Amino acid sequence: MTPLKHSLAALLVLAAATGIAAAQSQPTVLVDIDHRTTVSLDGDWHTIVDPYFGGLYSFHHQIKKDGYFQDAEPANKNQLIEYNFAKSPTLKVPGDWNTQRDSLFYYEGPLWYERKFDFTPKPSTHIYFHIGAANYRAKLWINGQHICDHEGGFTPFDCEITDALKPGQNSAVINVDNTRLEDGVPTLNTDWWNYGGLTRDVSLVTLPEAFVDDYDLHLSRADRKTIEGYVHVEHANAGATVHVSIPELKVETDATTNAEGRAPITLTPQTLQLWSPETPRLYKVNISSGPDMLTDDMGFRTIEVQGTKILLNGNPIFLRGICIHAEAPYRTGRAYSEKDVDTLLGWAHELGANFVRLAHYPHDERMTRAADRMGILVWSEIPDYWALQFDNPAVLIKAEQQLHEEQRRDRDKASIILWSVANETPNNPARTAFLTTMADKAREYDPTRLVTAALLVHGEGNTKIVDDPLGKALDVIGTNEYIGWYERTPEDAAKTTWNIAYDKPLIMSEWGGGAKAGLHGPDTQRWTEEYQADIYRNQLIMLNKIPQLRGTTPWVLMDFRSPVRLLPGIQDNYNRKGIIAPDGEKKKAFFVLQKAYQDKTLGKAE
Ligand code: GCB
Repeated sequence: MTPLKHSLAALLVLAAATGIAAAQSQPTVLVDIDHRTTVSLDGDWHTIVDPYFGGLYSFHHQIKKDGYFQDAEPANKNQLIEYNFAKSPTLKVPGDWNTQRDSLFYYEGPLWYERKFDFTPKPSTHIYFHIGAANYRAKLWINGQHICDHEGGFTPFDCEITDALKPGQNSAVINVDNTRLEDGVPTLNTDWWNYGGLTRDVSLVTLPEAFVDDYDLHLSRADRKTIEGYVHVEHANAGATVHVSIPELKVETDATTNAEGRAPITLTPQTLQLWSPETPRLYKVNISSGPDMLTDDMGFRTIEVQGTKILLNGNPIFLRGICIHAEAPYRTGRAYSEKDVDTLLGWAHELGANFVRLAHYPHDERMTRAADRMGILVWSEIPDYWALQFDNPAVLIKAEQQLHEEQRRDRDKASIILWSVANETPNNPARTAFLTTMADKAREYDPTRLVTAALLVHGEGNTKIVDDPLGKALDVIGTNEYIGWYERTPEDAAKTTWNIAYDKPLIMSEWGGGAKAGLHGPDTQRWTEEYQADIYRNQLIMLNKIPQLRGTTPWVLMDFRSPVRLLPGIQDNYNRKGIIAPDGEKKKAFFVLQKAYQDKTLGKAE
């Protein structure tokens, strides 16, 4: 059993929380799915909006035997079946439902997806159903058989459906429920839109009897000439052969799996161009075991901390960044396409950034793939956002699961240098214990990267204090502050000094202010582009006076939809702290930051 799969205890806790019996297949995450040949199930799915969940529960709240998941049609004119997928309207997958149908704009609740697909499995194969992300809870049935349940809106999952398939036409029914939960991750309150649905790609994956489901290949910190790690083969007997080769580097190796299906890998190429923002060199890496074979595009680099420095490939680096939400430019809604990614990262590139903070949850895998290609370093985050139920063990299980799914999907991306375990959480012992466990877990599964979190700061007058005890558990301290917006004036930022309790690198992971694109006025007038630009100018002065500052990611690249931003005529359900409007119009602050980044007048690497 690979470590990702939930322990039985964890499953029972989740089952108790949802009131639904554990399903037959445990979700896993198959690594590098985007390089495998898959059968896409993207496109139009029939949908039924079911706010009372009558398709699953009877009038006494028992799970029905003949729920909508049976995907049935009346056998004769007398039979009572009170739903009909074929006659129900469709929604596109991938895509959130809120921006596809006006009546679903504010909808939070269960919604059924259905489609038929022709598929005849080949003998001796495993077939997995891949869901790139379903926000927030999902249940899958194939031909009426309950396959798996998943909780967590931003990470992929793969469920084996081999035994449920039949030759020819098959039915897939997925219930996706975006009801916000007090014991969810995130919890009830977020400053972003709760986009529901199958928001990322859905596909079928065919794998041989034993197959590569996971690997970790990275450059050794101790010796930057050695690529090391392991390949895991699911269903392999001890002694199965794994072959790894990188033809462009003229290296290859054979290794043997142990009783757990793991084969240790070491490669020592003669010449290796290290991955960096200046040279985002990716190599084709072939991994095979028996008939299973895949090719990944991988870069090799190291990331470390030395005192207050961040070292990329042993050299100090300053992270000129920007925060990004997965909000689609131009059309709004949850971002998922190659075009969305090209636009968002293209803007970051134009800004002169070498770093992005993907807030506040894992983004589509296209984003981290593109960052790999473009040479943009990434802070990747799970939605341990604001006030989770930190004293609830079931919530810790959910958070760990999301972290694990994120890491498993993205450990092959050179661009990711930081795993963030939280954003702006309340300082109390239960929170600190919870997030220290998360930081330990992040390192346990991936000891090659750095762990961070965005902390709250406090202080009087012109002094800011960073002493959150969670800092002890982090490699890099992230801090959010809004001087000039939620407190005091923009000019006060330039006068503020910082008292930091940790001798570690610091990233100012949020700061900024709101502006309505096209609204102009004096520097002192809220919501104008001038006011926002003034915040940027003064913050840059302050940041340059923090000796251990090793990077910054102002809030935020583009305005994004939020249900808590209601000021008519200005916000209209958008958080306006973007330096770009959703229609692509750049605000004045964009150019202030661009100048600092292009001229490299901000920050020192050591
Ligand atoms: C924050 C949060 C971010 C919000 C932002 C704001 O501190 O981390 O999610 O959107 O402030 O605009 O207030």
